Amino acid sequence: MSNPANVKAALRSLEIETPSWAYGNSGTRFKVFAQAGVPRTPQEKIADAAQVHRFTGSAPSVALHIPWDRVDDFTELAKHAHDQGVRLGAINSNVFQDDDYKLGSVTNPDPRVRRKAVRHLLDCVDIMDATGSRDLKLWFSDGINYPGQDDLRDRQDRLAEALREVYDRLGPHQRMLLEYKLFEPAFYATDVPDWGTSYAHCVELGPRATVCIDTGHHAPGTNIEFIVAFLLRAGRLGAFDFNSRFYADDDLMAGAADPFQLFRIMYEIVRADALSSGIAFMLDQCHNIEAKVPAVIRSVLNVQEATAKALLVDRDALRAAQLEGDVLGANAVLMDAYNTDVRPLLAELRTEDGLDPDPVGAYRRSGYGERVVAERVGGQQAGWNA
Ligand code: LRH
Ligand code: MN
Repeated sequence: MSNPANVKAALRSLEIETPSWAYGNSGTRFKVFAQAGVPRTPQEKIADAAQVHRFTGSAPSVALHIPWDRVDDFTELAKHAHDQGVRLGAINSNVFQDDDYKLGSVTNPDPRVRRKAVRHLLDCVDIMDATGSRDLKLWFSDGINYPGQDDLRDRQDRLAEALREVYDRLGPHQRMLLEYKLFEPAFYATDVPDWGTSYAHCVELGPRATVCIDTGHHAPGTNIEFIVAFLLRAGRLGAFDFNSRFYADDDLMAGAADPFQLFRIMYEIVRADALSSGIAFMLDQCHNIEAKVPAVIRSVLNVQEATAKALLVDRDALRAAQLEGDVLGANAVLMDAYNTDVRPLLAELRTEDGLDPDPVGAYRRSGYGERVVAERVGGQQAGWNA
């Protein structure tokens, strides 16, 4: 087993980016349950994200979504974030909520609509210049619902053309994260449905185009850690959108539904010594019925615990068993680490770093939740309309 000191050192390098939209109201097509104290502005979302970092020490950045987080002065917003003890992270584009995009955004048969979509993506790069963000995260809801509705090949050509224009606009220190999703809202063919399609477009574009793996965007039973291992080997794994699911894109707390899968994913990261190699470890979740800030804190802890277990894998013993063809032995080495209770080690690390060993409890005891309920009265709550 790896020694605790090395594990702690590696864990201290783990940075998890939280999504601004996780702090706003969310739900399903059936109902959005509004919660008291929910932020009303990007500034208040950032204040909530800062609480997650305050109690975990591992969530120093917050991803924005445009236009959900549009402000007049993004440089000022970056300063606000800094004053709160965090920084602005990935800029997420949104070409999935405009009537013009019914038949697609960058893949739409209508060139006027494609121009409009590309214009938005280029605007997002302008915002990155103002916020100092490195990553432009692109997710396209583009797809079709019926065979024949549009030409699959033409849509790929349109997508490639748009991605090329945006890629060429990126600054030298900026990256593109191309996120894929199997289905929804399209229910027959999605234009970026899987890692292979994203990877192929990234290779066509250039070295600063990388794949974003949203753990909720695969067919049931997909071996996500295989995709991780493959993209790491190819040098094209740019980011994760961590969440968990029992069925589809449920966007539940990372590690809640399948902590073993999260461990297997983080083991491939550790095995590739990629914990602090520039991969963005982001959360992409919605807290439809649970209190939002403590849910995000819990999710950060779940990623920390999966990572700590992965760091405890006895790599030499595993390698030896693998090379000997010792099937049971090799599996046992991995399971030993997974079955190790790492909570005492993490509590020790937090205490050493001046943090409360129980971040969720510490947040609850802080009274922040009650305070914002009292302060945030009136105004339009952020997120999906209740
Ligand atoms: C799409 C997605 C994408 C975001 C959105 C909030 O399902 O995962 O990452 O733009 O959720
Ligand atoms: Mn996502």
